[in-house]
Amino acid sequence: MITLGQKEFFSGINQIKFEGLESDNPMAFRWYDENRVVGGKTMKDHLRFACAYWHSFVGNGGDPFGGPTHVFPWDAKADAVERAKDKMDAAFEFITKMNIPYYCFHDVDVVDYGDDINENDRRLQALVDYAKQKQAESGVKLLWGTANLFSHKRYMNGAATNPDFHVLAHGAAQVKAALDATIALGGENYVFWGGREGYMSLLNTNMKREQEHLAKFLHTAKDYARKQGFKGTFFIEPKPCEPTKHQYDYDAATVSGFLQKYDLLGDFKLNLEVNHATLAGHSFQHELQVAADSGLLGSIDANRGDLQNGWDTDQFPTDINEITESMLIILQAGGFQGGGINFDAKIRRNSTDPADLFYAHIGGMDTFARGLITADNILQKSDFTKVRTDRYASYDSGKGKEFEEGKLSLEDLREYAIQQGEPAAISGRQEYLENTINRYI
Ligand code: XLS
Ligand code: NI
Ligand code: NI
Repeated sequence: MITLGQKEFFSGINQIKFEGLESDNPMAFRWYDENRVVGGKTMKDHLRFACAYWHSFVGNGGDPFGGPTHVFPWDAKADAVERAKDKMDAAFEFITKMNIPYYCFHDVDVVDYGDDINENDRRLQALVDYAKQKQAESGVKLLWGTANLFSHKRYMNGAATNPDFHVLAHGAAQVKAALDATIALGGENYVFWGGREGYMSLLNTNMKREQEHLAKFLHTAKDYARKQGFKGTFFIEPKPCEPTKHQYDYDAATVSGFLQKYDLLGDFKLNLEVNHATLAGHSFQHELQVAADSGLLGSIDANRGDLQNGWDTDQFPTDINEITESMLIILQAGGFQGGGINFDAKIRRNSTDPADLFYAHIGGMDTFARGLITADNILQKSDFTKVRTDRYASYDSGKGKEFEEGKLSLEDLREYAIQQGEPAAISGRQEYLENTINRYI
């Protein structure tokens, strides 16, 4: 079903459908078949795709070396609220034509903000009313909302970690309105990405105090949302740097320790982004595994970086090996805890056809669908999990089991070593497992 506003923004492009592997149509899915059941669940329910408002309908292709290259027809009107409604018409037209079940936004993506808190709240409220209608007409749902606490100049030293309390309070006002909007729209989760919550120089920074403020801020926001009846999950999105030199939410392990230290584990989980993992010097798979092992695998921001440079290029995911290995971890963890797959990815500065946004999302969705099918096949049909389980068999019985149960002293371990003599070499079989993945792709 295509729902249109007054005007069609992506004219000439119709509903994107599943056509399968025999299709040569670039405007069709070859792998993503939303109703196909994989491992007992539909693809739609496994993947829970979301479109990111900021990259798709706000990001204009500008970079530090040049201005906008994407000129949007929905950006024409002078009045902020009217302009935002056009943008929302375009967004829902795109999301519906793509058959993407969810979307995600920052407050300032939905409608432009000025410097007056009351006026900003009024604008956001007008668009929340409009979004309610659009969601009801289309069936598209809100995966998560968030507040942009990094673009305005007042946040140049951070928001929740700003040395000036006055700025922190402005951040809180914005978070309150973004939470209200998320709740009013039935948003299933709420995200905190600490864009400038970190430092540029340690020389002027009290790191301990800033982190305590961040924890207090998160508690305060969480308590407010719970009081308003919000039942969803809060996600922290780790990133090591950019725009600050060092961000406090460095990676999954750092945030997991932070949540534990400040008693936030019950309400907060992680939203992991591929390109943030690589910036932290990890693979995405590493970040997923750390989160899964701590019960914190909430949601993901799908994209990819560029191996030759060191910033968040936010390209659409196309790497089938990386995504298959990721889906293996996600499936073994039992899926996302409340979240889904948000395309926090942008088309390139020189991708200037309206069709490019469709190709980008089709490619991303097909890559994940193919990764899901492949990972499920590997788990069902190959000895992939057995190979790993068998490596640890020596802990399943006898002295190894006693060690796991905490029954052996250091002297006992020494005694065992002497009795058993030199251990035999046991292969880790890495190449065998790499070949297994490629065989099923
Ligand atoms: C930026 C982040 C941002 C968050 C939402 O690098 O990925 O887009 O996902 O604030
Ligand atoms: Ni992100
Ligand atoms: Ni990012």
